[in-house]
Amino acid sequence: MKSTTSKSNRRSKLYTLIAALAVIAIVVAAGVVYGVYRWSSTSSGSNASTAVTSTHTPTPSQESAPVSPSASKDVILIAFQTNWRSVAAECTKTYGPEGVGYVEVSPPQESIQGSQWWTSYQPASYRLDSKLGSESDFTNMVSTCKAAGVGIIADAVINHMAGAYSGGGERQGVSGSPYTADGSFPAVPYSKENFHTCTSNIMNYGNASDVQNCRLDALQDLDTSQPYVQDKISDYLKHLLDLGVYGFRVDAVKHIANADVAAIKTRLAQKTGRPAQDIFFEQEVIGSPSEAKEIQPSVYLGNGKVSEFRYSSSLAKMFADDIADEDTGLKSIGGKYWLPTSKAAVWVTNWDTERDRALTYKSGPSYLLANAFMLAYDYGQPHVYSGYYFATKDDGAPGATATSVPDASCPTDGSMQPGTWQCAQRWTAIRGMIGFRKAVSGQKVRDWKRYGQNVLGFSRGSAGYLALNNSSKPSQQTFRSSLPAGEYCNVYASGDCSQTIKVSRDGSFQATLPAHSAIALHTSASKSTWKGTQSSDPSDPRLG
Ligand code: LM2
Ligand code: CA
Repeated sequence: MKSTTSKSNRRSKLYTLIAALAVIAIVVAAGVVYGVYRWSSTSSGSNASTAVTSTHTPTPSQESAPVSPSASKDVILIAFQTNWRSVAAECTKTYGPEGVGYVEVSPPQESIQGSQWWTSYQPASYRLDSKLGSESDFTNMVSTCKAAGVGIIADAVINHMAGAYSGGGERQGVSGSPYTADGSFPAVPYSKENFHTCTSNIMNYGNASDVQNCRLDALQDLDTSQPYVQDKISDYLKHLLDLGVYGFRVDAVKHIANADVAAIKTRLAQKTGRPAQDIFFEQEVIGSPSEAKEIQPSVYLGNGKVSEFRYSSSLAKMFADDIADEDTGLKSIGGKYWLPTSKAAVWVTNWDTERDRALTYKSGPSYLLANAFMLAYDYGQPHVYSGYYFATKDDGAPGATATSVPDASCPTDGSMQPGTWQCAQRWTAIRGMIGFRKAVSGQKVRDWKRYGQNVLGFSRGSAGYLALNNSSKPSQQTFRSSLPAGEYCNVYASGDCSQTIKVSRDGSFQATLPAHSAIALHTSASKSTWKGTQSSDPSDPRLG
């Protein structure tokens, strides 16, 4: 009995040993195969890949991380004037794999005709037939993006319809719906009575009724206090929710009374059987303390998120001065008078500010550094802007006609020529920083330190560290992070972990930060686990 037991014990130990050796053999073989694959795809080089097929292999953590949508996947990508087919393709190729949470698309309703981008902001009807595609293109985009883990946020233009014009007569929208300059929009239908009686342009921003009941840039101003108008607008938004959109960016909210926005949202909630607070509403309210109190951003917080325009203008000032200044630098972002972080929608630029004063691709490397800061910091919901290079303010998307925008294609030679798509979603630093944001989700900012003029660094808990050099000189420093010891990839600088930083046991590391550059390290991107194989992307701009 005893000897049998010990014999079978010995036998089972032998089997265990054999099984263990087999497992080791399989793991080693897989490792060799993977190593060869990695080598061959790395050595094929970034030049060999085309813009259309380029995607970075996700890091292991991106593949296995539990899906918690709001906190770790909150990045919104603004796909300005990008048609529905191209957004769908990009969801599968880029947005989904790199971890973009939502894509904010340009207005999907039928607009007036014209090749300029801003025709999108002049509705001719609520038919989903626009320069950017048909209703079936739109529906396909929503479902393709959803399958890639990306939600669609539609830009809802509800304050007004088409601009008034002189000369009278009927005109047609991009899909043929007729309209006039005196309130006739039979496809909705709206008639003259559904518009505010004030037909002059807004003059006095100290007077809320002027701002909300008169015309913004000659745009025919809907009387959004009418139950009928609220009903038509909420029907339009319901249609979009029924097709599966995640929520809305609501245009020109400053020009709509808070009570009207609230009433429209309540109707939408009732019609769709959803609690109002579950419907994402990002309201565009450009704040200015000197203006009427009824039109201040904070007034609208009860309806959802609100744009914090201080963000974009402050970044522009700070990056032109000293980002590391203790009082006027990046440390002051999100201060006392700012919207609460959970309600603030922020961006370095959007399509309006890029034609005005903000940091843009025209600002050089500061633009990339500002985006890196936005994605690494814990204030507001970040929006990465992706548009096209332009020469004049009115330029429509590359190849736009009066009634359509062709498919987007990303440049492959680093050029920033007017008439070329911009594709910020593919830029190496942006991809790296989206991964950074995901890895540090929920971690507090700490270790903030000014290392010199325009040089600073901060941690997100013990999960990540960002060092920024916005000066024109290299900066050699011993940076103090809270990262565990290890060799980390600088995800700002390359997509294949070809630039690494060794962090010592006390969290410090020595590095020379090149002029106008950054070091971004996080615990999901270490030398031993990184799988990305492309050093840079063909769409990376030459920002100087
Ligand atoms: C917004 N937010 O509140 C958008 O972000 C912004 O891009 C829109 O202006 C604005 N509200 C109205 O929806 C853009 C553009 C304007 C353009 C309007 C309407 O910045 O220049 O105005 O869209 O298309 C254009 C002409 C203007 C003309 C107006 C009406 O530029 O000169 O006014 O159309 O015909 C006579
Ligand atoms: Ca209005």
